[in-house]
Amino acid sequence: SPTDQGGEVSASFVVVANRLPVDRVQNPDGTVDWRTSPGGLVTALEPVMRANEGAWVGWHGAPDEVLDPFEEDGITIVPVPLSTDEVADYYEGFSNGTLWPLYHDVVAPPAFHRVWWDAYVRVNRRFAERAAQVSDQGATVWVQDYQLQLVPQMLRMMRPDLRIGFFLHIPFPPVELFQQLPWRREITEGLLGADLIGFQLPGAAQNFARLVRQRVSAEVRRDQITLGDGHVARARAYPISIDSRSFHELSRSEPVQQRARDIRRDLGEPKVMFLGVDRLDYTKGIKQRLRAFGELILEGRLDPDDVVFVQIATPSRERVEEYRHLRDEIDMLVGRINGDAGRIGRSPLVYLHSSFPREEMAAMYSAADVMVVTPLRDGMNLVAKEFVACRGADDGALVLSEFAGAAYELKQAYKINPYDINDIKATLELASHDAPNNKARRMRALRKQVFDNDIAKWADNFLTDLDQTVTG
Ligand code: GDG
Repeated sequence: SPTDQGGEVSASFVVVANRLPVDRVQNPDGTVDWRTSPGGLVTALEPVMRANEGAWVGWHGAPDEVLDPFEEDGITIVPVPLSTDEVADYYEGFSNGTLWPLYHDVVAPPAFHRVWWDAYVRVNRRFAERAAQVSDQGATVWVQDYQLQLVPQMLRMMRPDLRIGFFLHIPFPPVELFQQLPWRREITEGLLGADLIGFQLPGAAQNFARLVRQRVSAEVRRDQITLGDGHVARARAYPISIDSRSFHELSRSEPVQQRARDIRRDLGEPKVMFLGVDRLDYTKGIKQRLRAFGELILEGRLDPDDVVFVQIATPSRERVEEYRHLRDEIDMLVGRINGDAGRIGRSPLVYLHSSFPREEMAAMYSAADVMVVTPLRDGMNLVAKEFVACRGADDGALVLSEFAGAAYELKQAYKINPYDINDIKATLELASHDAPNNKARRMRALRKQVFDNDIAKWADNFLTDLDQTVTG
């Protein structure tokens, strides 16, 4: 077992991510249990974890608390502590106040603060040290996402024997934006410590290669970057996906189907149900989408007796100022649209600011006719794929922003430019009353894409390529 009697961990496959894949649950008798959270990444990596004595290094979600490693569901969990100040500076600050907006086309202004950066370096070093301690000789370590971009290089310095992969879940910006970052050199070099750097899209991998060509003395040949010390890093695209089968089966189960019927009944049996599902984030284009829908109703192009728009916005990063402000703006917009266009017993917009169990999400996806996904920029967008996986037949329509990574693969969606409100309006109209055979043709292709490319294949593609890199 990867945990011996002394509690020391030694694993041949190690995932390093900001968050652990477990949530703490408090029992009525006061005792505490951990439950694996049902994210796609955990599902994809569980088989690899089990086969390889895997360990997962990450923060458990509560500040100022040091926990020993433990075993949960066959995965060795290695908690990394964060102080309250570090949560504010490394996580809310540098990760979500600097990198997140910078990497998403600066749709909100990124803030640059040296104390945030100092915390980012300190916390990245802690994660790297912990990963170094728990990795076997020659182990494979897979580092996840923008919060930990310095870890690959730090880890390589500590443990040159390791095989190091990195995957970025969000976009990688064009050089013109990235170079605003005062710490652009450190981040670039941090990533280059990996043997394989994975991005969502070929365009992101190309942005990175172009950055390296301009700013680092390295030899770049296609996806292969050779550094002065002979280390080779590869930059390639691995578009992430979902556990398509399990989502499909869940959505087809009788309780979920019944719930989907109940949802439509509770909504007053609309002819067309539009659905939006997002973390409440300014990158998701929620305001643009709601404004478009509101105008269609006011102009009489959609009849509030026939249609309803359900918008789920999951609470997110609520201590970051920009997110509080966005919530207020959306509250106001929803109030205005329903105030202008609602009637007794009918509000065209149903807005839910909360999160739901997976079953309820599957029921919503099943119940909806038109899924509306309009991010201003998105690394991939799994919601679009989940909607497609939950279809029982070639029906329903996906309206999808061309600036979501998902648009690269889901070519037959009804594409929109989220900055163009008239385009969103025309496309919502089209998607709601397009001929069934047009919808079927599109949905058939989308379903094939999503079922042929699931998250297991994504993980396998990445890990197979990582396995073939020559370390050193
Ligand atoms: C980042 C990148 C990339 C949402 N509300 C509830 C809930 N969700 C689930 C969805 C979906 C996930 O959260 C959201 O994933 P997205 O891909 O849509 O967006 P981000 O959170 O921004 O994710 C993104 C992704 O990483 C993976 O690489 O695709 O581009 O930004 O799975 O279903 N799930 C439950 N209740 C909710 O209320 N159970």
